[in-house]
Amino acid sequence: MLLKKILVCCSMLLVNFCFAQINIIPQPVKVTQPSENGSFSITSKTVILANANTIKSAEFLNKYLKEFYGFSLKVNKSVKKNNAILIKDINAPGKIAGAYDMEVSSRGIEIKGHDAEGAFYGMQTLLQLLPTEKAKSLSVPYVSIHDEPRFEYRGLHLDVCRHFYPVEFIKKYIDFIALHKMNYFHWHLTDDQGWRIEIKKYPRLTEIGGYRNGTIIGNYPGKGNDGIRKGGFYTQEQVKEVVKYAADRYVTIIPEIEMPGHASAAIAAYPQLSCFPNESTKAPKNCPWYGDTTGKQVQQTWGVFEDVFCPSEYTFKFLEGVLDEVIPLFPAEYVHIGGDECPKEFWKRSAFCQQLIREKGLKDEHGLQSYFVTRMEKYINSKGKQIIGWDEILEGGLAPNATVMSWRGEKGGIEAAKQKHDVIMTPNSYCYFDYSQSKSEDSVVIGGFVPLQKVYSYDPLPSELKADETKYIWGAQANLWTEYMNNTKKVEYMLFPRLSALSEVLWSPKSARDWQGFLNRQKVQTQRYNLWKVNYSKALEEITTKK
Ligand code: TNX
Repeated sequence: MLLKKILVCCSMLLVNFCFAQINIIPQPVKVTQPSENGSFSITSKTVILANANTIKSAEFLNKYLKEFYGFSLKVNKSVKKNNAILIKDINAPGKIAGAYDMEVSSRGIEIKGHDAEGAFYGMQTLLQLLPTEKAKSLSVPYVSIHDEPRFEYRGLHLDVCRHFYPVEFIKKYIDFIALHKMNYFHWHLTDDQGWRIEIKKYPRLTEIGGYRNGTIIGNYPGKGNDGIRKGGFYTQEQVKEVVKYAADRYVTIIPEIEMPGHASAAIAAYPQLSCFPNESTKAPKNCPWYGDTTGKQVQQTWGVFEDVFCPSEYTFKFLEGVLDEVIPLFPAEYVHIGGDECPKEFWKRSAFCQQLIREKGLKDEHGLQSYFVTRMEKYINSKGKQIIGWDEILEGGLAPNATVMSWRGEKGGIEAAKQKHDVIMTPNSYCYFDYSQSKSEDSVVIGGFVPLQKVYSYDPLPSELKADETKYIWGAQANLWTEYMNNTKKVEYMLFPRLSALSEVLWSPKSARDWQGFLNRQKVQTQRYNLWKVNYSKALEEITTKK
């Protein structure tokens, strides 16, 4: 018995000693280390073999090698060669989109995607087998991997309204998504504090709605106002550039145009959109304001505001005009129309709204919200697109084809799935990356507590759903609301390392979930963050150094 134990220990030691540790996040479905031990070295002499479908993967790999190791490789058409990284798609019918196999051996590196997207993810896995420090020769351990994603929708959101970030950072953010084998970027483009997308028909949206005169200092309601005019927007040319950049990385962008709430910036630009165009914008109580307080203003603090879109023909025509320009910019099948946090006070006060409720035979203001969303859905459907809305769109009756994004916990998502509607899970209790990740957080954050382990523990398939209802759960997403992120380093800090945990929740089989194993792999991933020079939270050290 003792002898057996000693033998087992020795062989384990030997395995650990001889075999390089494979640290991949998200954990692949199957990793096999061959009995032939060793590694293949990528040097400037190595060639990438790619075909027309996988050329984007070759280009990404080269850009990455150049940026972090200082050299790039020749790319050839796929003919068998030694010292090569072969990246191909084998077009296997009936396989899951994004699946791939890869093998590293003395013969070289072979990545076979079942489709072009799979080849791209195989290449992402290769990046994680590379050393985390700059070197001229990059040794990659012999290994074979089979892999495929668990969920089809693997998303990350960014709010560019509360704070605006330049195109260069948006591209970087899309790289972060791709590096984690995720595939959707939800771009939150309009809100009370800024309208961020150029609409040629309505130039005031960005001229007026794209800027605010000041921003509160510290947590809501603010202990002062910085009095700095802040803002910015993306031109349609820039949007096209970003969409292409994302598509080259197999990332689909879903634009969000908020309605009927969170509309202060649009109303500041076109007051007729309000039920009470002549009423000045109200700043919340105790909120320090800077500059003009008369007329309609872009908001300077956070929260939920009563002045929302009036459900008038003027507003519908206006929003249709906006969508006529937004829809052609984004190839995605979906447009997010918001639908969250729409107070009903203005609609209650408005004779026009009350008359409309009677005329349309609606029950109340919730019915009116449902009428608003359903009418916009009809328009968007007529353009060949589907809508996504926050879970408030359930109130007063769901629009017929809507996909629901469940943010106030999982309740809304469960209800929508039971009503046979597609669902994207983004429960704030697991997926809100604007919430604090450390008990000893010393920067200003919105509140809440979503530490790394909480994210890692998430399962997007709620136990309340029956087997045939879980098929409506399309996937999940983390949201980055940026009230308290006035620079890109703060965005990175809130994102990392929680993005790693989320990627594993979305990609890896549930049976592979292993917190301790994840922490071990994350140590290496942290070294990679250093290589990338991204900012990340050190809260993980609180967990791993605590005994
Ligand atoms: C709720 S989530 C919001 C956002 C805020 C966020 C802060 C959602 C649909 N609406 O407007 O930024 O909370 O955590």
